[in-house]
Amino acid sequence: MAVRDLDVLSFLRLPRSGGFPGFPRSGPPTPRPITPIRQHRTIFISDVHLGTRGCKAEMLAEFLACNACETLYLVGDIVDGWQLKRRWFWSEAQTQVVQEILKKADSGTKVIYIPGNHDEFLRPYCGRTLAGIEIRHDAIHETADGRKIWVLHGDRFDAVMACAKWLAHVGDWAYSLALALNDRLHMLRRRMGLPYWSLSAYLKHAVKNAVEYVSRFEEVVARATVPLGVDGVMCGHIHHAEIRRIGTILYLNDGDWVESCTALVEDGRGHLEILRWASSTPASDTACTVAGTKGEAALIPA
Ligand SMILES: [Mn+2]
Repeated sequence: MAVRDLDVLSFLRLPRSGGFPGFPRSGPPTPRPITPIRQHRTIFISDVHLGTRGCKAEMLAEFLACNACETLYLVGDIVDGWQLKRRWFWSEAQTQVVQEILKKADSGTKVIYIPGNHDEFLRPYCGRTLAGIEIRHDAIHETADGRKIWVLHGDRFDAVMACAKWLAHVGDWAYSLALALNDRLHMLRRRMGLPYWSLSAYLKHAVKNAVEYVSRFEEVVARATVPLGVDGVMCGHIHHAEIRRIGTILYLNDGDWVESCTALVEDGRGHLEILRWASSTPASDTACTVAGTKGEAALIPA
């Protein structure tokens, strides 16, 4: 579907929520329109953490159903092997996420899976294609306007990960606890009809150290990208969506689906933007609400 068609549909949906200004809505409510599918050239998502309670699987399944692309990059930590080893958690919505990804692969979308630290069990399969999904250590993505972007999860730059893996596991445990609390709040807010709001994202954003950690990570990644002679770098791992220039490098991060529910998308002209998938209504309501804003979450190694 052309972008222009989508704009028209979005415009037509406006009066349904409250009528044109000065013309209050009357009569029975009109049925919800068929959700428009937004077409992108490329979609990047990471840090989904399937297998954890924190994973916002319903929202991600909805996002995948509402957004089509030629190439889908799964930039690591899609499945949380660390968590699954401790306690098995799998929901219907998580199965739906897997099905939506496979549906894309089956219908001609090129799907590239770059394992992260939580799904490192997939790293021995790099170079293989499983169920139509290419598994790779990293990739060079060329944008529609010819820029070369190095795509990787990013955990290889994490000093905590490199020096003491056990420390990261402790952090992971504390992080799971914060997310559990976040989910309780999410359920409560949903019952009250309030939109999704992330407590853990808010708390971490308020912590100065976490913010410093994020900027240090971004600079380390950008510096490591320079010798490759590419234009930019695209990663996940720190659950903080971002598009910014660091020196000569375009630093990109697609955020996560446990807190901020963000994806990074490229259109047919090579324009890159962060999409925040905010379900303003309960998840059973399949209206697509998209706003391009910056991710807000900051973080401990994820
Ligand atoms: Mn990670």
